[in-house]
Amino acid sequence: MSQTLINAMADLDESVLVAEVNALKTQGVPALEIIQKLQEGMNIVGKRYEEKEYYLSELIMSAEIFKEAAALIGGDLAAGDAPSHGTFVMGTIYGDIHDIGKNIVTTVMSCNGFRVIDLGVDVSTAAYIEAIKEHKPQVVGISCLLTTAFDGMKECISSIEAAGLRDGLKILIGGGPCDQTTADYVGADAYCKTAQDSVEYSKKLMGVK
Ligand code: B12
Repeated sequence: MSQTLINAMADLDESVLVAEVNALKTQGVPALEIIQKLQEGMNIVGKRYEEKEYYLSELIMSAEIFKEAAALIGGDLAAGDAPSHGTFVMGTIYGDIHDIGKNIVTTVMSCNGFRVIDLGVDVSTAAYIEAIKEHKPQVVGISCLLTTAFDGMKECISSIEAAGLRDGLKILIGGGPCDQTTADYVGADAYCKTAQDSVEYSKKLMGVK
């Protein structure tokens, strides 16, 4: 599928990107596949930032362009079941304000029949604990894009456990720099690479086909 889309995202070429998203929509390419390509483009943006080819202004611009593209396909993501499978509490861990990935996960989970409680970004451990007590979720998701926030996730998960709230609760983590090693380090039940992975994991957990 569209290398043009990946390049347009990586090069922050808004007009090509909008035209390409519209073309792919017209061809009937599924929304999640389009998001996947945009994410690949974002990874290149991240690499260019690391290599000092891009600066903070380009990171900010990438977020704006990504959101514009996501808005174009938003309606397609939103076609789904009525909520019935269970409750999913989700946030971005404290110290971290990245929310694009989190928002995709909450949209996709909600479209796949989960009641979603979105705690936002820079979420404290106390806010997670309060939400778990109030909403009694089966699954909690923590998004984290910064390696410097890994210890925050670890602290948050061990505090949830210390509060006696871990029984019967699964905790998923995700976000660019996370992997299975991160999940093991912070004490999560699983690492999910994409929003769709979180749906599959949660449906399996709830015994939903
Ligand atoms: C856009 C962006 C920003 C924007 C964010 C805007 C916003 N509203 O979110 C802005 C400009 C604000 C920003 C700021 C910063 N950023 Co930034 N940013 C990025 C960038 C380029 C893209 C992130 C993104 O949106 N990707 C697209 C989404 C769709 O992907 P995703 O988040 O990974 O989510 C998908 C999956 O991972 C998964 N997922 C995500 N979370 C979860 C959670 C669960 C539970 C599950 C199941 C799945 C899941 O589902 C999503 C859909 O499939 C990344 C580079 C990268 N490769 O990620 C750097 C990056 C994350 N940023 C980085 C840095 C350093 C910063 C700053 C510190 C820069 C600075 N000097 O100020 C600040 C930090 C601010 C803070 N305290 O949080 C570094 C982090 C390096 C590191 N190792 O920690 C990165 C990796 C760039 C780099 N390579 O250097 N950034």
